[in-house]
Amino acid sequence: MTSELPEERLAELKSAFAAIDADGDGYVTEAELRRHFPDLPPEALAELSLAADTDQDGRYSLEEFIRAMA
Ligand SMILES: [Ca+2]
Ligand SMILES: [Ca+2]
Repeated sequence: MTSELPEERLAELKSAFAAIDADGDGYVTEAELRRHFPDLPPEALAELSLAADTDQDGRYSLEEFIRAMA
């Protein structure tokens, strides 16, 4: 992982990721995002998937998540 984030921020993002990853499979899907952020507008989700899902497999790995949020 090519991250220059401070450990603290990284730990924060990891726990946020774990909280959103409801089934704990190590990937956050759009459905899990929607469940975690019920008020998030669809446009924001669409934007996020364009920006964050770099390998375009329709779900977010921890690495993609961190890259998007950093
Ligand atoms: Ca999951
Ligand atoms: Ca992905």
